[in-house]
Amino acid sequence: MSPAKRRRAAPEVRTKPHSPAAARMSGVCNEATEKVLRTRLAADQYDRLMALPHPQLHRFVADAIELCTPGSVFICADRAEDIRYIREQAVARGEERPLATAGHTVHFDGIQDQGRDREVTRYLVPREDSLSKALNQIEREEGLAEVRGLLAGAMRGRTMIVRCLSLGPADSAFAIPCVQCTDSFYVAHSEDLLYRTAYERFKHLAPDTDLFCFLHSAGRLNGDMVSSEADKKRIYIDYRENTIYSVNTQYAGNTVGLKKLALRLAVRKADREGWLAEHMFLMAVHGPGGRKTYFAGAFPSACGKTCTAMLSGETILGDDIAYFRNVGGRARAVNTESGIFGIIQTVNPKDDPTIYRALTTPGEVIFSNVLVKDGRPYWLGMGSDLPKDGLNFSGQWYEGKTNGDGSLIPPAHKNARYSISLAALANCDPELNNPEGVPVGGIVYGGRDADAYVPIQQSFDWEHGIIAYGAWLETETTFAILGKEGVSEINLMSIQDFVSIPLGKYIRNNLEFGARLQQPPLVFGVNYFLRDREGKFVNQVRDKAVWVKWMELRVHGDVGAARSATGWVPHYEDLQALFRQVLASDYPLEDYVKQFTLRLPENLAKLQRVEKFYQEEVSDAPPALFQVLEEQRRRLLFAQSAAGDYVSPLDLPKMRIP
Ligand code: SPV
Ligand code: MN
Repeated sequence: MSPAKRRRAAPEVRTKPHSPAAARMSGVCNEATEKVLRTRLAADQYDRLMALPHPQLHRFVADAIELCTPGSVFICADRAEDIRYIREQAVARGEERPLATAGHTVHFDGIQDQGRDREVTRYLVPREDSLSKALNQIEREEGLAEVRGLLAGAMRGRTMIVRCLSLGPADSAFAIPCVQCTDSFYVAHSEDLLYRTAYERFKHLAPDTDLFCFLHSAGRLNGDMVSSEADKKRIYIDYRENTIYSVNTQYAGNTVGLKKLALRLAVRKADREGWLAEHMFLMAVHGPGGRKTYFAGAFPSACGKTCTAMLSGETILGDDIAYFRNVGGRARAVNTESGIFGIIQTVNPKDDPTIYRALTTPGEVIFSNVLVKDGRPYWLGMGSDLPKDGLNFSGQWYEGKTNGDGSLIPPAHKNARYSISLAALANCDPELNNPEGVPVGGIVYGGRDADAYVPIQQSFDWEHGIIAYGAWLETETTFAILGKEGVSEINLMSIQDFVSIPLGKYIRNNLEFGARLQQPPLVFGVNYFLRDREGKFVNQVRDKAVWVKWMELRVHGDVGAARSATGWVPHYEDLQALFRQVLASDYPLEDYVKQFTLRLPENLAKLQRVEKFYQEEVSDAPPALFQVLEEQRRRLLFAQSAAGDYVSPLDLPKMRIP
């Protein structure tokens, strides 16, 4: 069919607006934008886009077309055949390969594209603005020129897919509409598993509703359909225009706009509007008598967040990003996503039965960067032996294969992942799509702290919790981010990579949010990574199943606790009963003493590190942060002078720490 025939005459809606403001209100885009769309879209695709009366959407798509010059454009209208087309094209074009189990596919990212890339992820900062120096940034005009230069003509000969999606349940006060343009069918397919589709909802958007816009191109691909110009990888955040550019990468954390890219825009929107966008899971813990209590939890990547959210016996709403609002004096939250892009390493039938089952039965799953042999996926720590050869992120793999630098290539990448819809999990919580969200009873912060904090404790109040467990969260870098592993760092509220406002302001927003609530959630700190003197972990992986039950009981005042210098800690008898009830196991007193001993030198050293970080790196740190620090130091010194460097939890009740 000739292009002339494919393009129909313009429908009625394309009358010339009188002014930009009028255009914004009426949903009609300006003449230049309309002309680009009319001449570059096939008639049916043009109609699909024009059925959505939103000038910013039209402008963004027209700009993406002009910049990236795709051979064709597919506007996904979310019909069953559209979704099927995306799924089939991901395979037909070689971005995914089918596996033996029905519905399962595998995708590989390049060897230098196996995680989020902090180095090349930058905020575009207008000249008149400034961000904390801890944040990676570039002057806006310079950055725009660079990234748009890399995207120029990047989709030549390819199809650009346009998807309209919603962060949070559609038709909810929490929802943010988003549009993604990408030339990767893998990215478009992943979005189908991970987010709520919203084409129909876009038909009813007020024309001046804010949109988040994401433009992605995988860039030049090699014969394996893998982005091949790693040195030209860029992820640039233009917060002024609510637009993010991503190029020369396929790893979902760098490309799927609604994931970490949107979180950076949402933090700014939340700051303007008085709510919170957080890097948190959302789950229900099931208490006595059929009671359900909702918890949100922030952990740095690869520190136990997803496996906590998925605990057997509890129900999951989300494992990564939650939005919070004050509704009638109570904190309510939604998961912005409807699926999981989870780490597959160590998922095994014993510790993670629910997700293991979902990953080994027919249904839609995209595996990434696993080892594939005879159509079956294999990963590290799956609880059975791995084949000695197969296909992995390095191409054809065999035992002993080395990198250019002589290092051994593992059979599967540590950051290998799966994408699956939450609805595929047997323990998905029925409130997942409640437009009002769920009431949050407790929030949890967890880092990777080898020597200071106890495995579980409750803060003295909201302010103490936000500061001492959230803002002071210490961790170690992990494989989920490119670069060296095991480097100690502060990662405030586990969200530092995504905070797009001054860090002190972000902490203040959290403090104020809680202060405005009639009943703020209780705040807990967990540490799954505490070690003994010999460097051995003092807890087992499964212990978290007990910690969540203890938190649930605390929210309802059903158990007491002992006052320590860093928070309230559990009584032995309560944990002993819970270990028996939840894990059918004994809980020796010596384990309790080892785990909950207050370590004074280590905690005082922690305070020093935290103080230095905030004095040197965060010029707008709130005064409350230093006050809480001084109070905690005073309590620690009191305990040290009363009982020495290491205080048994059994001695806490009689110590009367102030
Ligand atoms: C994380 O690394 O925190 C993730 C995966 O949740 S990513 O999409 O890479 O952000
Ligand atoms: Mn995450």
